Amino acid sequence: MKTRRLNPTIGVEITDVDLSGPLDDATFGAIKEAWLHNKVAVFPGQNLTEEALMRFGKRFGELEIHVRSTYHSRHNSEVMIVSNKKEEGRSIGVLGDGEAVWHIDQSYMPQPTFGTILFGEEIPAEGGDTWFADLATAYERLPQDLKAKIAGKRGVNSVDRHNRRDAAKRPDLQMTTEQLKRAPDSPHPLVRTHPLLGTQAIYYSPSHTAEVEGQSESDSQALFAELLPHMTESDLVYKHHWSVGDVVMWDNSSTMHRRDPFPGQYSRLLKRVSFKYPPEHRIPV
Ligand SMILES: O=C(O)CCC(=O)C(=O)O
Ligand SMILES: [Fe+2]
Repeated sequence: MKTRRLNPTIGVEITDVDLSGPLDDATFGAIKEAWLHNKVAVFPGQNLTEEALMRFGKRFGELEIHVRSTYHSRHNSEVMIVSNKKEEGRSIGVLGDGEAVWHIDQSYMPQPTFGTILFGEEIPAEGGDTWFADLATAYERLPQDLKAKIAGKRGVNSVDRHNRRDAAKRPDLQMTTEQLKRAPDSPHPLVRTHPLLGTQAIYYSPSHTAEVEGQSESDSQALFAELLPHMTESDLVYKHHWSVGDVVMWDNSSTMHRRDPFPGQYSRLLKRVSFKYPPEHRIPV
């Protein structure tokens, strides 16, 4: 296995490894280290069945079953389909062809996701790039007064408010009462300590963190508007331009991501699994 850094602090490309086969402990350990320390890992030229994708994901932690069950793979509920494709007039995947704005995966769950893995099966000829921002270095660089403003504060993450905001243009985002019960408004610290690395990172997800606990909507939005430019400085961002066969995985403890829109005449299809933190760190602080 070979590694190549993609950016000074975020992103590593890992080649000369076949993720579909059994990985011995030493190889798996090296992959996990490289991923953790670089926050995003890219494995070009893979060919994964859903079973192989799940097997690889399970090495990192218990697989999550996404609360949006509409977009589970027909074959495995642990696999989510990210796609703009339709079958019999019905979208088979989540996120369509529009922009997906900056977010941290499932920050709106009481127990948010640790890592997410995507496998690219069909990729459009243009658009659809995925951007990742390093929120640990962003935190380190924050001016002292801004660090003080978020210290000890919690952000309230709400998928319900997110769905309502976009309800007009995305009726498919609506969730059932049962699903919303699994995803109640969830406060999480705005500065989160990485459970395995001990590093600190900003934990504000622009699409789902609705407000700062105990602060008015307008004060919360003012604080978020101040934070955001520090989270997206160009040298903290790695942009992934997809090829078929790419596996890309990221650590939601210290990154956020967004996706560019792409022209609707192209098909894009990615398979996705995500995994939980180790049981002793289920709700990292
Ligand atoms: O479509 C993409 O590239 C990103 C999708 C995404 O945000 C996710 O799978 O969590
Ligand atoms: Fe995401």
